[in-house]
Amino acid sequence: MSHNAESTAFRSALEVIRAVEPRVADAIGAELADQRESLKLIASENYASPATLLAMGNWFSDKYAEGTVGRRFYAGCQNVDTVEALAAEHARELFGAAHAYVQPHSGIDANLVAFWAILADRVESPALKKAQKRHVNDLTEEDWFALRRELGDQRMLGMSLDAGGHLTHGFRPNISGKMFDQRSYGTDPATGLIDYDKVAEAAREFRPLILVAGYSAYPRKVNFRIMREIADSVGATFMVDMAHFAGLVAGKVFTGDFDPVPHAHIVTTTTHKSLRGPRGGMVLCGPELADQVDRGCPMVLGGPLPHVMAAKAVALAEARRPDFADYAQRIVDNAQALADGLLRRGASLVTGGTDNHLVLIDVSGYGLTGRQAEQALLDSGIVTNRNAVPQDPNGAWYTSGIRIGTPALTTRGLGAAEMDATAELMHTVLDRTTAGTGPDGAPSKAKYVLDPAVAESVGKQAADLLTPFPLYPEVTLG
Ligand code: DSN
Repeated sequence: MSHNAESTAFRSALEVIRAVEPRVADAIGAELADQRESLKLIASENYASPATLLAMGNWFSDKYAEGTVGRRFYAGCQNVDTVEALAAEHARELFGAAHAYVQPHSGIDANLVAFWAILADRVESPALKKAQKRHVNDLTEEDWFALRRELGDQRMLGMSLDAGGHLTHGFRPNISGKMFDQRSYGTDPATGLIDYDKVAEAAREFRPLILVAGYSAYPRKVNFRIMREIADSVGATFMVDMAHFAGLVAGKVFTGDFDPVPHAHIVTTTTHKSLRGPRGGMVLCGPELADQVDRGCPMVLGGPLPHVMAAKAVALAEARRPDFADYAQRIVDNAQALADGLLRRGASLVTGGTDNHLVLIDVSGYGLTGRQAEQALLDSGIVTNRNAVPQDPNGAWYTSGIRIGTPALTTRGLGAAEMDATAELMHTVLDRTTAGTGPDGAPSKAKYVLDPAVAESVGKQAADLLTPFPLYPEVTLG
């Protein structure tokens, strides 16, 4: 039996892996089966193309390449130079950026590169200059103390976590919360929207070195022109973390005031969310920050992952094709169809809807915590994640929200009719789930009660919804 190129490639790869450790081959096959079967609504996930996935499994993984294109600390990097330069060129062209740094291994890493570049650009610090010249392993304890003394408590103003901001924008569980003296701007309690006058007021009072925009759970567009004006008014460097919506920028759904690239001094992103590339990060900036950004490795990054940079080049080439713009528009259309379907059935949505790729449901209206709702939906074959809502009484662990997004289902080809059906399934589960009690009979924020017959029936309907939209139809493993 003959197979197409993709099936042959993945089948052969699994055969080779199986000969060494069959359990890994089985787990890889099981992951594909699980992804094919689940209604994936996690706003930060997607399905990379076979070409992108295949670009990661090769000899580039064996190569050390600290430094940047043409300036490496290791010999023999000519082929790594080729793929890193290609990925950077595609990124510059796609986003209209003067400079692109494609080495960060994740969004957190991309943000760290940006923070250190801004500090080096803005703060006079001999200790930082020394740190930049040496490998981190060669710095003494005194060097680190000096760094801390000289950098002091530089200030960062970012969006608050419960309003939809990200951990890496100065919050305690992340190193950014320890590096910076942080303050947050939230959203208007009545509308759930960013109040730009309030952001300007906070900036005037706090006078941050860095003003950060970007989010992981805010379902609306951000006006980056206004944010830049606010940054300029207090002399702050304006940084945008577009990890969640990079695909909408690439696909020209977010343009003008809503495209961060022309307005920000520096833009960071992941490459695997709406942008649909490999797991990784990236930094875009103008010429004034480029030299500092290129010092990301070894300043804060481990050795680059050339196999992932190769995959970034492939995915960014895909995102430059005209059909990517169509994909990006369908992501937003689907999110709006999903939001409308939920609203029609009585769900309460933060900000009352969406104009990007994500929807945030306040499940307290169903008498549930986010944790209970997340598990009940999972039991019914619907994969989401719990998320805090603004001023969340249940905190960041149990939460009162469910965050959903459409990049992945849009890649599979689902459209508005399927989004409405998804809204119906979600509403059924949330409506039929009740909060449970702990062993002592006290109300529990984790336990819940859902008739297994309802979960089974919804799971079956969710699977039926996916049947006409096979995931990776070009790949047959069995
Ligand atoms: N973990 C990502 C998300 O789900 O939004 C952000 O880091």
